[in-house]
Amino acid sequence: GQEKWPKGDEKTWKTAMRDITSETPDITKSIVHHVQTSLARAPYNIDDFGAYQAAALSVRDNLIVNWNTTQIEYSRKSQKRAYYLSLEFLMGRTLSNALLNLGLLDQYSSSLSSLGFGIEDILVQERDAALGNGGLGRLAACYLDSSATQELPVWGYGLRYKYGIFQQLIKADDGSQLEAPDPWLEHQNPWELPRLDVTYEVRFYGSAQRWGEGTGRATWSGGQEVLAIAYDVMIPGYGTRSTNNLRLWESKPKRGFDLQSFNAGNYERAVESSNSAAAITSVLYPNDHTSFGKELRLKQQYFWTAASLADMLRRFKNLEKPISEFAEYNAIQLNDTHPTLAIVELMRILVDEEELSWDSAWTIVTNTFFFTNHTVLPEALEKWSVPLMEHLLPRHMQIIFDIVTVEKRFPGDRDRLARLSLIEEGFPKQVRMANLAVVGSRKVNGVAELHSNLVQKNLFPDFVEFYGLSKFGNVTNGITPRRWLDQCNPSLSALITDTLKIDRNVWLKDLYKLKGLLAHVDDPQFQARWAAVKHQNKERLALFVERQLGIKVDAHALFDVQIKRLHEYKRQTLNILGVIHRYLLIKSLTPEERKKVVKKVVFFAGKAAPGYYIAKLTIRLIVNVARVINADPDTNQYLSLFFLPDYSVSVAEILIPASDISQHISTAGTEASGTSNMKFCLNGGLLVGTVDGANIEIAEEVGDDNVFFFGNLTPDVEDLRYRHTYHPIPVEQKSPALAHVLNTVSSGIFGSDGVYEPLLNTIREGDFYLLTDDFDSYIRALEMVDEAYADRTEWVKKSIRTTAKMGKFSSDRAIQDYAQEYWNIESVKF
Ligand code: GL7
Repeated sequence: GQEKWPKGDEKTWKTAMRDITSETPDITKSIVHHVQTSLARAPYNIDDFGAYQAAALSVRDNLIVNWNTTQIEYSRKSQKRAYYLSLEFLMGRTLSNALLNLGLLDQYSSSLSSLGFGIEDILVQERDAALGNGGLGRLAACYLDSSATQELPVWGYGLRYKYGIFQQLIKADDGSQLEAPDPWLEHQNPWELPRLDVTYEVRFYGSAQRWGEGTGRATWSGGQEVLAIAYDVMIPGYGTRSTNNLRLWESKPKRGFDLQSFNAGNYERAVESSNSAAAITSVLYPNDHTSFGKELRLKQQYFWTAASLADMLRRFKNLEKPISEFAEYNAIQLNDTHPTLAIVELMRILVDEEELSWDSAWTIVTNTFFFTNHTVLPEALEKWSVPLMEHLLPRHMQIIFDIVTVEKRFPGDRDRLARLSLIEEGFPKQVRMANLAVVGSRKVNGVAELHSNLVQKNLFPDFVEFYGLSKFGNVTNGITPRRWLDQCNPSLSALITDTLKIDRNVWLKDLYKLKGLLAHVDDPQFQARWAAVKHQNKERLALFVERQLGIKVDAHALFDVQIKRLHEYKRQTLNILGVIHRYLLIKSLTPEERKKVVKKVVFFAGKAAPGYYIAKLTIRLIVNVARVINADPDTNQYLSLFFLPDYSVSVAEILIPASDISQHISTAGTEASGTSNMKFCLNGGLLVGTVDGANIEIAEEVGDDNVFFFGNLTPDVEDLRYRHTYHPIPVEQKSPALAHVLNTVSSGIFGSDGVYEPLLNTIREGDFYLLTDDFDSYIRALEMVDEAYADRTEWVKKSIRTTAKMGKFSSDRAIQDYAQEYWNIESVKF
């Protein structure tokens, strides 16, 4: 196409512009330039953090040029785009990822070194961007990486929380979790571009007046208006110049002050209105799998979806296409039900502002949206009270009721209609966001085969019957091999490249290529190198633990890791009770017998939601068991235990490459997918797990003999729970081993004032997560691990085979699925 140069002479512009195809400018100069100008500091007083900032600003210059070029290309080509709406993006650190994707790691490393800095010291200066709780948020981050890598026109939309997920502290006296704020924006964030010119007004409260008899139209006015300001985060693809955008919204009062109150001399009231607007994007809700129905959370959801849709509409209007073609140019992926209001907001825009008929608007909406469900836990299913919605979003509540009216035309008996309804009867009535998301979307998917089946059979059976199966699908989750292998485990990546004899940037973009490792499984030299890499990563973790907790760790022991949010369904309790069982067993052996025990170090890490009492009690138990076990001279050379505080993406990057075994032991049917299971396997760690989520598909790939499965299966869970309720059997009878462990905890050796009784009682009574049913087979699985680990050569072979079969779990494959089967978008090459 023909570019028009706005002002001046074309040649002047062109010679002054950096050509992104040419060599990068002198890196050392660029770093020093930022020290002198952006940071305004003298070279002699630059510390590691200053050097990080200068390096980051220099890398960012490259990203901006690529980002800008990409966005211009997207506009020029006017192809269909996809938007990933997620309340969470758990990005972690950016500098090392940006350097890898730009292919500039070595150059920056040597430039920094000539300036007197080690790249390793510089990279760790960066604070994690932790705008997420767990798997759902990290998945969004992996998907952005894969979209950019595949040159797909995909943008993310989220919120720019001033405070990310809280920092976790462990209290020295009693071992319990404390929360501290995460002011991650304290220092200037080099990875974002404030777009103070890109703003939208978002309305709350007020009233809605219907007009235009029979059209369904209305006018929404009054209330409060809040300003949304865009901050753009550049998302570079790996080995391509394609650089996508993650647009995060910040809320601000529409006028800095309420002028009227200010002039009336009421300074405090004036400041108050500004506070309430700013509060919307001030903090990430730290709950995982629970919905509390808080007004501020609903405000976040509407603020974000309204700003994002307004932004998409503005971009679409630039194409000068009729509005009826909106869905041909835009696909919107709803990451769980959190952005479901977008469905209603688009209806509002199309009906009230574009003045389309209800039916045409609905056709556009239901062709635009796609909905991913991420959990079947009932406590996570979002419901909003009708009175709250009527108060905060009166027009949206009207539209929802209008959708309900249309729905009433569905065939079926009253019970079925009640189950299908968007409104749940009760006091108050509630809007079921999941039903709204299903009704308003073109397709609905779960995140692993088993989970997608449960979504169809247990969550939405009536909708499946009504719409047919074709509306429901599965996209098994994936992880980006750039961060989760190359970056976090450079030695393994180098060994793989060396062994496969293909360029790193080939297999990192086509992970099925790892299959080539199978040809080398029996090569003793390769096995030795493989084992050496694992050992080196274990030494790295040992050093990290020693620095954090002051305790030496034996890197020759088996490393057993469970890292994830603390939750009863994930059963960290099962793990810690298993550790106590092992401790008691070793304690009962003679010194001679102990010498045959497989040495083991157990690691836990993870945060508990601040209000989740039982989860917090589990942390406390782990920390106090660790104190006792690690101090016991009879046993501590055979078994030690660590709870690493403040789990994060960056901590995961150290733990995952160092694991021999990791635990994914949710009650069958409760973990939708899990994604850390994929990360461990990709790094040559084996799994102990239940037949749940993506564990199943991992075993399909690597073979059952390379996974340590245990426990009851999903179809039996319901029946077992029924029996717990109506025909309970005492723990002593069901599992004497477990009963002994529970009694030992009660006896007070890990804390003597009965603190753990509420936790133990969840098992003794009710046992909703079926620990008593799975304990014995769990212990047996761990014994199998010991046996397998004793034959180290066989173990290394299992490890190699596991990594070799991880191709399917690249997020590149997942994003291809979405792009082809759902969004119908194509890559933009330039
Ligand atoms: C989750 C699931 O629990 C987890 O199994 C899955 O891997 C992840 C991404 O799909 O989504 N669902 C959910 O609500 N959270 C998850 O992590 C918070």
